[in-house]
Amino acid sequence: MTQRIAFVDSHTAGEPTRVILSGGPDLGSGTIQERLERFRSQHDSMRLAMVTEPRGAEVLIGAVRCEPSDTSCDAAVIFFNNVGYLGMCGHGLIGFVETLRYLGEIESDRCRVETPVGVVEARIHPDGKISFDNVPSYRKATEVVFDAPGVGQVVGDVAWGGNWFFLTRTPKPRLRIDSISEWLKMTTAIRKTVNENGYPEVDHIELFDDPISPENHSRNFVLCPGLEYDRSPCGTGTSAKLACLAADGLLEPGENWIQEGILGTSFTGHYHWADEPGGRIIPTITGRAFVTIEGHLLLQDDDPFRHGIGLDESSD
Ligand code: PYC
Repeated sequence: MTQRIAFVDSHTAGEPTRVILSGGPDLGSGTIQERLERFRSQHDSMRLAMVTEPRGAEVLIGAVRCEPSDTSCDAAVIFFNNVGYLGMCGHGLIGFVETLRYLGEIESDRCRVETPVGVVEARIHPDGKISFDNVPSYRKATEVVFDAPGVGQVVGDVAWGGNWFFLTRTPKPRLRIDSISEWLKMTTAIRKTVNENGYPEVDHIELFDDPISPENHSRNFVLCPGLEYDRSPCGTGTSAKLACLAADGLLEPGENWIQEGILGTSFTGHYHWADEPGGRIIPTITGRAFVTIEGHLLLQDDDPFRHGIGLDESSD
């Protein structure tokens, strides 16, 4: 037998998203969190089949489209990658909404999307850009100091922007695309140290440098959970950055922050204070996605790599 999984791929500022439309794992009903748990506990090998080699690549972010359980929403989504699941994903949300727009499934210029960490509201602009109001974001710790083996002293902030980030203040390396392997090595060492010293939840590391393009405010490099780097400026990482800037009084509500990524592409962000205690902000992130491929993944029963390369056959 052959399982056929319908998908559309896109990229947002260079970072790919694969939206699974049908034929994927049967996640049943319930809240989006319950369906995420079912995905994790009963269908995890399908995650690998859908985003890793030989049908994908380690860098791909998957997005299973689901029926929303919150009736105020137009759609629901569960994001995943080569090593697990993401609460939210900023570039992925823009790719997801662009995919629904491409498929003719969005009736207005607005779309409310349920994610496992909260509802996000997206708007499609006439120029093709998409903005979304992210989940409440905040800084958990500031001026945290570590000594990371092979890196030296690291100072930074821990913040939530839909995923957990450690955002470095120092070191501030010269972030250029031709030294990617160096930044991967550095951020991997930083993450290990951060995780071993009180912040096990942090799975993304964000380095900063001055922007190359004068209209931008900052340049970043983001290590993702599966040891890949974000080709985009990272929507949840930019949200975490806005939370830190707001906490430091360095960016006013409504003021634009243009975050340049390692490829030179950018996301524009601004925020307003959330209507809840605790210094939380609601970030708004704007970027552009382009659909790239539409097709079916085929999983044949007798294909030893139907669940990706390297996975134990017995796990599904
Ligand atoms: O844009 O939030 C994001 C993201 C997280 C991981 C990769 N991209």
